[in-house]
Amino acid sequence: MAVASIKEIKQKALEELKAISDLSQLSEYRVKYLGKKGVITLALKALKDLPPEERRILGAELNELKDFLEERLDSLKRELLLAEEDRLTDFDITLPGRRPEIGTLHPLTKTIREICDIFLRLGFEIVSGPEVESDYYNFTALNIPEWHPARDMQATFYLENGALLRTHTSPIQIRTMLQRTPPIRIIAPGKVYRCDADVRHSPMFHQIEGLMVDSDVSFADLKGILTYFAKETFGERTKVRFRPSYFPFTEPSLEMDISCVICDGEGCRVCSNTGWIEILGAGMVHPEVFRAVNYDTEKWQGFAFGLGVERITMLKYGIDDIRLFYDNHLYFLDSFKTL
Ligand code: FA5
Repeated sequence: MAVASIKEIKQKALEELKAISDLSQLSEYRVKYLGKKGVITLALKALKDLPPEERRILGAELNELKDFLEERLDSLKRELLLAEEDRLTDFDITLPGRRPEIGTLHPLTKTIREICDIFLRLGFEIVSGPEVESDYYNFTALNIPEWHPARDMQATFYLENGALLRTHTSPIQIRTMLQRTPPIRIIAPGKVYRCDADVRHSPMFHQIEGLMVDSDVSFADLKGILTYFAKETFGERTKVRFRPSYFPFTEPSLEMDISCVICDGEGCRVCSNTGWIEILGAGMVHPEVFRAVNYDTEKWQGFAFGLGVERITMLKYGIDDIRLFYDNHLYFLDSFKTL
C-alpha cells in the first residue's frame, strides 16, 4: 500500500462524511469504512506486509484517520438523533384540534329514560328494588304460592342460600306498598333474570313496573294511561287493543297490543301477519296482593303493569336480535348517535 492510496482513502472518506444527512446513511458509512471488512480496517490489516519504517508512518496516519472518523461519527449520530427527536415533537400549534369521539347513551338506557319521562309527566315517581330477592317478595306476596303453576311461567335462577334473582319487577310493588300508604304512583325500571335465551329472550333483561293505588282508580284509568304511553312512545297514529289475560297478582288482567310498527297493521313477519304486537301485561291489583301488604280492599283500588324494555326498543328501532344489546359492538351502538 502506498502513501498515495492512503491519501485517496482519507480524501474520499472525508468527502463522503460531509454528505451524510441521516442515520441510515451514517450506519452504511460506518460499515463501509470501519466495519469488519471496511476500507480502513482492511488497510490496517494490510500494514503487516510493509517494511517496519513504512508500517510505522502509514499505521500512525491510518489510526489517526480511524480515531477521527469514529469520534466524528459518534457526534454526528448524536446530532442526527436530536434532529429526529425535534422533528417528531415539532407540531403546528395553529392547526385546529382533533375533536374527541363522543359516546352515546345505550339504546336500552334511552328507552328507559324516555318511558320514565312519560310517566314522570303523569305524576309518577321512580323507585327501585333489589335484584336478589326473596321467594316471598318475588312470588308468595304476589299471590303465587309455592304450589302455583304460574311459577313455571318464569324459569327462576335460585341462589344457594334460597334467595333468587328476581324474575320480574313486580316485587317492587310489594316493597313500596309495605313502606307507604296510598296514594301511590310509581314506576320501577330494573334488571330481571330468567332462564331463557333465544333471539327474542335473554337470561337478563329489563322491565319497567308501574303501580297506581288510590281510593278511586278504575280500569278506565289503566286503559287511558296505557294508551297515552303507547302513543307517546310509538307515535300518535299507533292503535292499541286490550286482550283479557291472566296474572296471579291482577284481576282482571290484560295484555296490551299495539298496531304493528313495522307494517302499520297490514301484517308482516314481525307481527306473525296479525297486524298486532303485544307489548305489556297489566291489570287491577288483586285483593290477595292488597291483603299481603295489609291494605283495606274496601278502601283502595289500584292497577299495575309491567313491560319489557328490550321488546319495546326492538320495535322502536327495528332490531331483530336481542343479543345485539349486550354485545357492545361499536358499529351497533354508534348507529344510535343521531337518533
Ligand atoms: C310479567 O313479568 C309481569 N310481572 C308483568 C305484569 C306486571 C303484569 C304487573 C301485570 C301487572 P311477563 O312474564 O309477560 O309478565 O313479562 C313481561 C314482559 O317482559 C314481556 O311482555 C316481554 O316483553 C318481556 N320478557 C319476558 N321474558 C323475557 C326475556 N327472557 N327476555 C326479554 N324480554 C322478556
